[in-house]
Order: sequence, then C-alpha cells, then structure tokens
Amino acid sequence: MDLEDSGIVRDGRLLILAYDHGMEHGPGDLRAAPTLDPERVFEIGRNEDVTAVAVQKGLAETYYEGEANLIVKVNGSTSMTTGEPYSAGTCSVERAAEIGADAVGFTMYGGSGREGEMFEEFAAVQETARAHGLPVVMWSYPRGGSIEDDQSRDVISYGARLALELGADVAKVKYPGSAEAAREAAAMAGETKVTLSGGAKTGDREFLETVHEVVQAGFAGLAVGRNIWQREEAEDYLEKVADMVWERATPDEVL
Ligand code: FBP
Repeated sequence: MDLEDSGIVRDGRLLILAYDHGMEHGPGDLRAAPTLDPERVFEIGRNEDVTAVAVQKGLAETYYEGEANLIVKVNGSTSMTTGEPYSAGTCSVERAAEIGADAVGFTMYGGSGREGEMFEEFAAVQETARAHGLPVVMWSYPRGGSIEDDQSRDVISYGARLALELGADVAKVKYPGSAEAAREAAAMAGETKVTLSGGAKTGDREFLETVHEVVQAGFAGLAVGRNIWQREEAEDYLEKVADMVWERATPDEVL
C-alpha cells in the first residue's frame, strides 16, 4: 500500500489532529477547550500542515465536509467502564469508507486480559481496510492489570512492535520517556510509521521539547489532540508544532 496516496502521510510524515476525547475521556477534556464546538476542531484541521483529522463516526457524519483528510475510528471505549481494557467496535470499515475516510483508526490494548478479542477484531478490520485500499492507524496503548507501568520504555516499544506485526501502517504510541527510548520504539516498528500521542496539555515549551525529541529520534510525526485544541491560540501553536514536524525546527527556533 502506498501510504502517501491516502494523503494522511506526506513526505513520509504525519500530523494528525485527534478528536475522539469526548468518548474516550468524557466532558472534562472538552470543557477544558476554548470551545465545545466540533466545527472548531475541523476548522483547525483544515490547516494544510495537518495531514488528517481523527474522529468517531458520529462526528464525521455530522460535521465533516471533505475539508481535511479523514481518519474514522472504528472502535472506542469510555472512561466510565471498569475491568480489563477493551475497545469495542463502533463503525464498520465499509461505513467509514462511505463517509469518506482516507484511513481507519483502531485502538489496541495489548497486554489486556481482552487482547485476544481485540486481535481478532483488528485482523478483520485490517483485512477489510486492505480490500478498500485504506491505511490503518493503530492507537497502540498496551495496558491492563498485568502491566505495571504502561509508559515504560519496554511497554511502549512493545506497542510499536505490535502495530508492525499485526499489520498497521501507522502506530500511535505514548511518549516513551527519553530520546533513546523513542529511537528504540521507532526501530521496533520497522516500516510501520510511529507517531507520538500528545497526552494531557502541558506547557508551551515543554510539549515542543517533547516533539523535538521524538522527531529527532525517528518518529514520523504526531497524532495529537489536547495539546492543540485545548489552547486558546490553537492555530499559532499548531504552526510551531508543524514547523518542527515538517522543517525539523527546534523549540528555540519556533518560539
Ligand atoms: P491526546 O494528544 O490529547 O493525548 O490524544 C491522543 C489520544 O490517543 C486520543 O486520540 C484519545 O482519545 C486519547 O488520547 C486516549 O487517551 P488515554 O490514554 O487516556 O486512553
């Protein structure tokens, strides 16, 4: 599959704007944003530096007007559940394609007591996506009762590797803690592109330092949400982040 054809990858890099938090985290994340209006996030995603916007089916059906490349999540979960992590199907690949998806997104909780179910569901999604010529982005977040530290170097590298071995085109992983760990995660993923999951909003410079570190370490870019759309000056900040992804600029240069 030529990932560049989908538009979600450009010159080997990605800048994905993620906005599935209303489901995954609940209203708190949205309240912390300058506006609750999903149209605002699609507006930010229209920026040419953004290679795709990632949302659940309902937001795509209601608000997407073809203005950006689109990743439709095909599974998800809420923060209201208990028990071993599991992300349930929310959309078929066929429906995602009808809505205009340029790729599909799948959350995988490797290491969960329910990983077997998710492996099987991922196989079906990945094979159907291949048949439709759609790339697959794996939110690869190993977690569950058997995992002590889901942000440790080994666990993040494991998640990156899982994406490669299960056939994802892009892995979205948490920050592994250091440049060395990021280099290892990128290497573990082989030809699968690794993107940084932004995490909770941090300081202006702090997040840029993190972006710089992982981009230098071989990550292909970012799949970021709160660190962009929870900022008052989202577009200005996005521009800084984009310069780091596309121009390899340093935090000092962009600030
Ligand atoms: P952020 O950049 O805001 O962290 O978004 C990335 C993301 O993967 C979202 O797509 C998703 O809703 C959320 O993080 C999942 O976070 P958690 O690790 O809490 O399940």
